[in-house]
Amino acid sequence: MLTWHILSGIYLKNCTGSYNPVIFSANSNGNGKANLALVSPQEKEKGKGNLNSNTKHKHSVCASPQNGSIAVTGRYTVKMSIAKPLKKLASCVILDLDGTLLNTDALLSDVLGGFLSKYGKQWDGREVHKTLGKTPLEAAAAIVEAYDLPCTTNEFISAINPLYSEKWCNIKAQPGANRLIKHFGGHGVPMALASNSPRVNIEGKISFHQGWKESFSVIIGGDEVASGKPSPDIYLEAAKKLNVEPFSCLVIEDSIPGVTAGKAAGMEVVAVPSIPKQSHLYTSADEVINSLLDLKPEKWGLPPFQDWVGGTLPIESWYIGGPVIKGLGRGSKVLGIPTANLSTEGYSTVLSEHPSGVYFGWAGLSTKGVFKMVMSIGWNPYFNNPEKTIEPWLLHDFAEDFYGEDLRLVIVGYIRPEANFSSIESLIAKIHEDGRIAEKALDLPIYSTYRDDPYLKSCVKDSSHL
Ligand code: RBF
Ligand code: MG
Repeated sequence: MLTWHILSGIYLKNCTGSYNPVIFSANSNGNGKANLALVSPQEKEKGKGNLNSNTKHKHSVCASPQNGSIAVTGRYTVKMSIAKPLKKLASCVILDLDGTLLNTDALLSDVLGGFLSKYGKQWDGREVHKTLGKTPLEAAAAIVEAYDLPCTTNEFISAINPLYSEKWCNIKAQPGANRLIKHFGGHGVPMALASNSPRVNIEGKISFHQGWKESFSVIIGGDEVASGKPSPDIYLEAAKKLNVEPFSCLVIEDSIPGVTAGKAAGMEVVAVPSIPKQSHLYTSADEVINSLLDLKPEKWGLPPFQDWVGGTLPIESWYIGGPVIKGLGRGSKVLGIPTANLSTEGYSTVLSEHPSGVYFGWAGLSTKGVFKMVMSIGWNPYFNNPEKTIEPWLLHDFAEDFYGEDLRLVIVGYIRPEANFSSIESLIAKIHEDGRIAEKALDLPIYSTYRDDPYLKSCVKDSSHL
């Protein structure tokens, strides 16, 4: 049965007249997809039909999945057809492991970098996409081919496997992974782990993470089914073992083959791409998020996280510092956002461990004191930077510039993922809103105690040993 909702609103075009690429997904009160049709006033007058019934990539629309409302800017009429009127509620979560819960990319570079150098070859981090979501055999074959290695795929696997397992103990959990596992575990939401890796490898890797093994009622490895992802087998087997229908499973995946597998299994799939700037490729996912910190379980009928306070998410604090460098000279001072950019030299590991996004905390300047700070980490989608940058904005009016001065940051909370904007004004407005959120939150006891962190203090009192 089709239910039609006619909504009016304003539709937003950006200043060049082209549309902003925003993936639209509305699960509103429908069981899955809602199709959105935008009808321009002119076309309506002419009695013509819809501009486009599938708005993906073409039109920018904000939808509130909770109540089915749609906020659209511009003077257009929006028709929404909901294919199935009942909201789909996920009752359990199936998680991928490598790249989703564990930051295995760094390990891959580490192991392959060392191994390839023995053959006089150099690992190119960009090749990582050739391995993502693949079965171990496929990934190995891809590397042997890409680097023209003088060994068979099986020889390569035998040589590389021990190097790998030796390092399992060093694999870090992705930011938000422990929080997610504790949250669903605490609410009694059944969880399964579904990975292309052989089961022994899965168990080996998770054994270094406290509380993980007990949290999964089901674990399925690539060696336990006929074919690995992108075949749906692993996910279907996980649902079977969980004793639930595939449609009540929410899959969380970082790779495209993994998303394909989840969709082929008839599940709802949230993609968390582990390689940057790739989200536009995940078209079959029901939602693409930037990191696990951005997961909103309530969108899928699951218990919401309750740890957000005043628009902020407390995170395990982390530290970074260095001399203030000149940014990209976009006149941020003129815009009222004088960022004190940090050199990323020597911080590539730290940077790769933290998802891009807007964070906040405290900043120590050796000659000036400790200040509230809000910052962006990432590629600034509005400017599409080639490099991941750290751009802290110290929430204080300084009389003069302080390039070259040592800046120390303790980062204590998260606000939102980086976003693109239709105009510089809306970007600036959002950054100012981030500033207000951070300013207020930093007075809360959970965040304010970090003002006295020795890392900041030692920098302020005595800069000689920096
Ligand atoms: N750039 C973006 O393209 N998208 C963002 O969502 C974004 N958020 C930011 C949030 C804060 C708190 C700060 C300080 C910067 C942000 N930036 C963002 C980077 C901004 O575009 C850059 O610092 C400009 O140089 C500011 O004029
Ligand atoms: Mg993966």
